[in-house]
Amino acid sequence: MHNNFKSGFVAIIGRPNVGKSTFMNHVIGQKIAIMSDKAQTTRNKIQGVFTDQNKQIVFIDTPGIHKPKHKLGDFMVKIAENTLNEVDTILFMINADEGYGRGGDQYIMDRLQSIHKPVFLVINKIDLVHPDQLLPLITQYKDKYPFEEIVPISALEGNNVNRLMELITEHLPEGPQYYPEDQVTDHPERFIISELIREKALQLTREEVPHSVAVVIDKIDNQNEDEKVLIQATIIIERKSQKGIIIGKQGKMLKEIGKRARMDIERLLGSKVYLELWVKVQENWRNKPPHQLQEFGFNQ
Ligand code: GDP
Ligand code: MG
Ligand code: K
Repeated sequence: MHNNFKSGFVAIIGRPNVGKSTFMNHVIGQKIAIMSDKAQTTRNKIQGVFTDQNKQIVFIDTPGIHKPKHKLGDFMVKIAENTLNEVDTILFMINADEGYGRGGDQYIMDRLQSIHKPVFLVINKIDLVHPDQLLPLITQYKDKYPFEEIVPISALEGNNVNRLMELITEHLPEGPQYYPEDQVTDHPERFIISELIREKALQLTREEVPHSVAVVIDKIDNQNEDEKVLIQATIIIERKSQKGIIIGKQGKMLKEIGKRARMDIERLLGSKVYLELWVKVQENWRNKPPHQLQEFGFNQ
């Protein structure tokens, strides 16, 4: 853990073919997580984790934000909106080569009105346009939504991508390195599993436990004779007062978090799972090295 280490979650939104994957490939390169088909069933894909000396950026994809074609789609949009309100920064990517508000862009911007997080407008594919075309485009988008930053890039050629990464970093809070540097390539499912547990904790406790709750996967063991996968995970909270809420009366809350997370994880992995959840408290844990974490373990 470094002093002033920054970390957080960044959602990339935008309609198909604007260059989201190209951008991820440029930033993460070989490290990009190739998710299994099963992973696609989870509502948010972690697209990749960028880690260096000073920061860790977890990029997530929120597919549900696109214009719905059916009733279930409305529901997906609602879930996507909830997710977007939980990340640290949102990148809304558009194609410089196309006019203002093309396709589903208008729809996405309407949805952004209810999002209370900084949104960057990322104008991709600037290699395809004359610089003179950019200003009128920027003006039109600026009128429509109070973007925190407007950043023209070429994901394909890498132009201005470093600048975008700098701006993202400026908006990140100080925080821990959530995931080991190499974990994306080795165990992509780890990220999803921790996110699933965290999601259940936040959903079930509603507003009582703040967003600062983190989940660390301590162990994934699939070498058991009975073919069940053993997963041990720790929920880290910042205040002792949150301990009672997250554990619940006679452990009921933690049990319910574990049960719901386990069902999702089983769907993700396609096998039966033993899930053991522990809870650790550390006030201001974001600013302290992990070994100082005060443990009072709870095993359900
Ligand atoms: P996604 O659907 O948003 O993930 O878009 P992709 O990353 O798959 O890109 C769609 C197409 O746009 C691909 O053919 C890319 O090569 C192309 N593309 C992406 N970024 C750029 C860029 O900056 N410039 C140019 N010229 N093409 C790009
Ligand atoms: Mg893509
Ligand atoms: K807003």
